[in-house]
This record gives sequence, C-alpha cells and structure tokens, in this order.
Amino acid sequence: MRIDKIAARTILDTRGRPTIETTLNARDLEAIASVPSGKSTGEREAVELDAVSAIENVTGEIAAVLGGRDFSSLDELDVLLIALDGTRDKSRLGANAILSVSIAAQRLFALQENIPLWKAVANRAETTPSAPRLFVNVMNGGVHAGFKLPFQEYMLVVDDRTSVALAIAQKAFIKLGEILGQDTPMGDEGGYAPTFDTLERPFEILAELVEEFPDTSTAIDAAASQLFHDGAYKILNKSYSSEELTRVYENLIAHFPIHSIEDPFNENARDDFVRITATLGEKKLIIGDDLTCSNPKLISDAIKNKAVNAVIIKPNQIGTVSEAIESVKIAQSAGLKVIASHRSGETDDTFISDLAYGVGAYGIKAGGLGQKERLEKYSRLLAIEREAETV
Ligand code: 2PG
Ligand code: MG
Repeated sequence: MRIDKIAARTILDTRGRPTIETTLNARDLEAIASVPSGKSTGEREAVELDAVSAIENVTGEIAAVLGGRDFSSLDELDVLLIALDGTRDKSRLGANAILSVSIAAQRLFALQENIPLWKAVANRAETTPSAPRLFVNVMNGGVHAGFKLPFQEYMLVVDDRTSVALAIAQKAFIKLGEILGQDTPMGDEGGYAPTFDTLERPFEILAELVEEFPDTSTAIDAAASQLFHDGAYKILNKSYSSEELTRVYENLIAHFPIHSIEDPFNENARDDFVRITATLGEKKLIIGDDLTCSNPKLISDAIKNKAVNAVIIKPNQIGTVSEAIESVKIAQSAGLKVIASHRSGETDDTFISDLAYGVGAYGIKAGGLGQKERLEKYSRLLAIEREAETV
C-alpha cells in the first residue's frame, strides 16, 4: 500500500481540549483517525504532545518519510514510525501524532483488503473475534468529577451479546438517573457525578441495579495513584495505609456484588498488587492500568510477578496499533483478561470497539451513556455485531 497524502488538523475532545485528527489517502481510499487524552495518566505512559506540535510532526517529518512509500504491512509502518521517533516513550514526535497515523493506516489496510476493521485486527493478532463484556461507567468520581466520590469509576458490567447488553445498560442508566435525581451533574466520562458522604453509598445503589437487571455486576476503577499523597491513601478525609485500604476492598467485596477492581493501589506499589492478587485474584479481577500502561514490557513484568490477573489496553498509552496488539497477545497468552479502554477525554474515533472485538477482549470500558463520543463506541459495537453475521 502506498500512502499518497497525509493531512492533520485540530478537533476538540469531550473536555473541549484540542486534539489531533489525521487523514491518510492511498489511491482512492481515505482513512481518518483521532486520538483521545487521559487525565489520570500513568507515569510510564508514552508521551502526548500538545495538538499543534503533534500536527506539525505528522504533516512535517512523518509525512516526509511516509509519503509515496510502499508498505506491505502495518507492522512495517509502525516499526518505521517508532524508529523515526527514536525515543523510548515517543516523546519526540508524540504518541498522539504517531498513533493517529498508525490507526488511520490500519483502517487503510482494512479498506484495501475490503474487510471490516475488527477482522483486519484479528488477522494481524491471530485472535478469535468475540463480543466484549460492556463495562459501562455509571458514576464518576476521583479526578474525573472533582473527587465528589472517592473512586474514579463505578461501572455496571453487563455480560450478554452487545445488543442485549446495551439495552440492559441503557435501562439501568435511566433508572440510576431517577434514583439520583434530575439535578445530578455528569462527570468527564459521561456517567453521573453525585456526592455521597460514605464510601458504601454508591455500592448500595449499584447493588440495587444488579438486583434489578439480569446478567450484571459491578466494577470499580479506584485509580489509586490519584488517591496517594505523602505515603497514604486519602479517601473522604481519612488516611489509609495499603493494609487498611486492602481491608476496605475486602469489606466492600464481602457486602456488594463487585466483579473487579482496577488500579487498587498506586502505580509504584507493585508488592501491594501482588498481595491483593494472591488473596482476591481467585475470584475477582485485579486489573492493571497505570501499573502496566499497555506496555509489552510492563505487562510482562506484571505477569512474572503475578501482580494482576487482567490489564487495561489503551492504544494511546503505548502509541502504535502494533504495540497495543503485542500487549494484548502477551497478556492473553499468559491467561490474563484484557479490557480495551477509552480515555477520559474522548473523540468520536471508534477504533477501540474494533480492537476489543477483533482480539476477543474480555471487556471494553467505553464510558457512560450520556456523552456522544462514548455512545459512538457502543454504536460501533452494535454495527460490528451485524457485520459479524455476514462476514
Ligand atoms: C482510566 C481512564 C479511562 P484517564 O483511568 O482508566 O477511564 O481515565 O483516561 O483519565 O486515564
Ligand atoms: Mg484506570
């Protein structure tokens, strides 16, 4: 495939912040990709540049090297992008600049082969596609909602085929709106952002939803790196050591239908991850996000240490589609569950839906049902469900 034209421009994400959208042309084919942005970012994520610099890098240096060149695979293109950047964390050209090109190129390859994007991902990854469970964000807290609730995300997990799961999630979301009341604000991820003065209250409400709606359970992203200050975790004006926080989780799990905990400890507390996975990991998912940063090396370390039994995969944490797929493969071959994920500042790009389906991910985190950019991801999953019947 020869890339004839490369263009990039600024668009605004869900927080109204500028981000990059890149368009690639190859003969009569055109593919567009845009890149989201995190707020509770891991220290070891690939580096995002401001949109203006990222666009300059795509239309300048990257276009000069890629333009008019023939590529036989996405791997070849991604390897070139990684080498061109030349840094360990993609800080020179920007992970956002590089990923926008990588995703658009993956779309071009799929168009060229005349197959759906998820199928191209599955072929590349040598995976069996299947519908992911929906991890639907229903309540926002932490840095995504001014810490009105201590944990960053409270999710309803729905385990059914997408169209059925989405209908259940939608009813539950409306029901939750009625419970919380009309004036409840929304958080960054398109879920409700209520204020409660006890740690348990959101879990009591979620338990009511689980009771009422079939095939559901609950999940949290504690995003504990954001709670960790001066050697302790600060939750609702109280301070917890990692042992005390472990008791908190054990207590919540004993009383409420909690299916998984993402980032239960701060990103440098590997030993605490190892301990909680040893004690709770038989029955619950302990998910790494800031700890593993979608990075093949960090995921391999976490596997070696038995620090988690599941990982979040966010393509912009690592910066190319090929590396994101490599991370998925490493995790899946060690028996870890993979959950593909959006970012808190999103665009209407739906690549993560195709990624989740294509690699047969265990789940997808795509946000609440109250924001267009999140709904696009769910709508894409619905479209994939239909496409899969005909391919
Ligand atoms: C997370 C994400 C997305 P952010 O921590 O999992 O839900 O948040 O994009 O702000 O890192
Ligand atoms: Mg997270």
